[in-house]
Amino acid sequence: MRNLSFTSILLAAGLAFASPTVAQTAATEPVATAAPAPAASPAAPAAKVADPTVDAKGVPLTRPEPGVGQPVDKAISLQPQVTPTGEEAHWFHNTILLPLITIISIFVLLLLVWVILRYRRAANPTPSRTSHNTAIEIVWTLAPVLILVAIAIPSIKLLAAQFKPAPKNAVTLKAIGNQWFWSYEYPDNGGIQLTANMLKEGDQVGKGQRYRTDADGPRLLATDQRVVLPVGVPIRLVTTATDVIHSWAVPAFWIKLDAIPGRLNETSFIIPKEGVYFGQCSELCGARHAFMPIAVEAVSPAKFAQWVAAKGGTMPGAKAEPASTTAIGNDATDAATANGTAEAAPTVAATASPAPSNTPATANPAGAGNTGN
Ligand SMILES: [Cu+2]
Repeated sequence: MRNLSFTSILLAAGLAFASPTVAQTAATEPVATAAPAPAASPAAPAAKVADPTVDAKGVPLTRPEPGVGQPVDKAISLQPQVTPTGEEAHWFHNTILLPLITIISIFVLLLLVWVILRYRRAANPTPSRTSHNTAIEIVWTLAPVLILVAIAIPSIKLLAAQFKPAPKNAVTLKAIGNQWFWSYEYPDNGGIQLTANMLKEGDQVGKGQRYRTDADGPRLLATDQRVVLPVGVPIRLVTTATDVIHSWAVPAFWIKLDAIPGRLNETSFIIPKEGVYFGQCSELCGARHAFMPIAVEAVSPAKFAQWVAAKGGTMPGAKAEPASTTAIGNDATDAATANGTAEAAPTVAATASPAPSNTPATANPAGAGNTGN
């Protein structure tokens, strides 16, 4: 945050020489750039591509599907899984673990009941003096060992799948936990940055401010900005945090990855189906821990490319545009966010820099680390 404001002061100072009117806007809107943009850039801003995921008012065009990627009222068990790893885990849980736990629990319970009734003092006045039985000792040692080995095989396979490194062509999403909102970077896509705040309910906002509707998603889960990701393409998720430990978790993806200050955690996944998927911070991180939701919109790769262009980013391999002017704003939607304070301000300010910038928006010393570039 301190870095951000320092950069914006620098930027504002630079711009003040070039054009006083521009500097005024820049000073009021915090701008997160890797380096101060050239103040006197003569290039005209590129024609703005429309964001394909929202309408002109910033309301999402794709509505969440009930029961998909979100909890169902009064339901128990896991959410329907979307990713291949999630499906494997779901199968492992429902087909192996749950039946096994049930059988063992019932078996032990029946044994206990039998011992209590059959060998109570009234029914069995002179107890047996047997202290060893080799056959039964072998059975009660070997049987659990065999059960554990049988569980270990699919379990280790699943563990390996969860931490399989992403392939080279993966799209990198960097999720940064903040007290109490998530911010995101797309280091492979020209360093797009966005901030996602929880949307408040209609009766909690002032007049004219944006509030949650069903198009956004369920209460406490909808965010003002969705994380947009392509379907069918491996996603490399990298997490870190600016203040305390958070955890980026989307149940339908079978993803829960701690976001730790000064560290980068990494995992990968593939979303096969378009849709909107919700999650929450899953590490107790402070007073508003429950109010930093995650909303992911999975779109076709073509739509993703259009979204990237709309955010001022670039696709890897595509020819980068010449550095245009300063920041591309985040539409009018930012003001009406849940945090509502200046703290929530590091909004999208993707400078159309030619090289993918991987500079973290955090003060994280390890931030420039292994994001696969
Ligand atoms: Cu958190």
